[in-house]
Amino acid sequence: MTDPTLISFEALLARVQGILERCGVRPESAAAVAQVIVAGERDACKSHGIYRLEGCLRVLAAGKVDPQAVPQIHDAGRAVIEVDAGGGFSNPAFYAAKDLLAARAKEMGLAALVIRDCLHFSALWHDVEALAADGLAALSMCPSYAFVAPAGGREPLLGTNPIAFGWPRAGATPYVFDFATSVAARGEIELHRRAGTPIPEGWAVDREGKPTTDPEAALDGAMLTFGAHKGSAISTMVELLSGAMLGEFMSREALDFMGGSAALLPRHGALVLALDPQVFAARSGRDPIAEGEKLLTAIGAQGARLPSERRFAARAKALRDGIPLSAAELAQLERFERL
Ligand code: NDP
Ligand code: PYC
Repeated sequence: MTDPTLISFEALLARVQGILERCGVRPESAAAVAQVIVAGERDACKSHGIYRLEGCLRVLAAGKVDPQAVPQIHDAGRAVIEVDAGGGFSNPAFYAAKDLLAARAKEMGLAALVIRDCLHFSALWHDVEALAADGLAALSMCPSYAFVAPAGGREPLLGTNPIAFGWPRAGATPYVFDFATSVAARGEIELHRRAGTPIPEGWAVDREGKPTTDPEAALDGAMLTFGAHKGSAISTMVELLSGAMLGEFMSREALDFMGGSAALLPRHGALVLALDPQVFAARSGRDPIAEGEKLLTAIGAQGARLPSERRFAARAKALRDGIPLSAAELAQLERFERL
């Protein structure tokens, strides 16, 4: 990026929230959505940073998300808590139910949050990081759009189906991984298309099923799962657990619901699991966090980096120096402010 402009987290947050509010999003939802978009940019997760604002405004303009939806929590006091996003964004629904989920996991050892009927565009690390801050291990997953061919096939059927895991650490940032079960998120391919750069080999095939490094051909063809049959199976699990099991859309249905248009962000459900390591380990007499630390330290001792280390380093730098935005990104932000 040539000569980026540095902008503080708070300033960018206020601007993104303001844009969403002016587009009719109720303030609490605008705050939650702005938070994940700006946090993505701050952490140098460009595929789910401010570039996603454009997608949010597109679904708002298309009337495919309810900007005034107020998440409704359905809690029968059991391990499974439901929150109905009511066709609104997923992030306000998650934050509305997060504390209840954490409390229930501490009470019962494990608890699940079912998010229904939400417009989902964001990275999942937000969910598991928030729960790890409460001392909980967590898993988060959701379907997306049918862009990805199953291993051995060539037709798009599975979503990019992200899965994130968080593990709390004493006195350190949590262990968090968060990735699409496709080789890369679709957002990464879209960023290559915009930049006019080829995608790496092995990410996708074209319409004829031939390997391609052309982002246009990849978006028009099928993306591939990571780890061949292994990623394909994990992706299928995500469809089953966060689609079929919840009675919410799977990725093919989500795409059909939007009239087959991948230009609009997907509407479906999501599943977040929270587990209290202290409850699971109680009878062992061992401290699960200290035991986990031995493994994480041993990984680092080999010179290997932990997932999220890059992200946390980017966060620290951005909070110190500001978030770098290109001239094009700033111009787009200003354009949205004039809408
Ligand atoms: P990446 O392939 O970039 O992988 C991301 C994860 O792997 C991060 O936790 C990252 O940590 C870690 N990682 C990367 N390189 C290394 C390394 N060398 N050693 C150790 N760990 C490493 O991400 P994807 O493109 O697959 O996904 C990006 C985002 O897209 C995710 O946040 C995901 O949730 C989101 N997404 C959302 C969808 C939705 O429907 N809402 C659909 C698909 C994806 P670090 O960040 O520190 O580099
Ligand atoms: O990057 O694959 C992706 C994606 C799909 C929905 C939100 N992000």
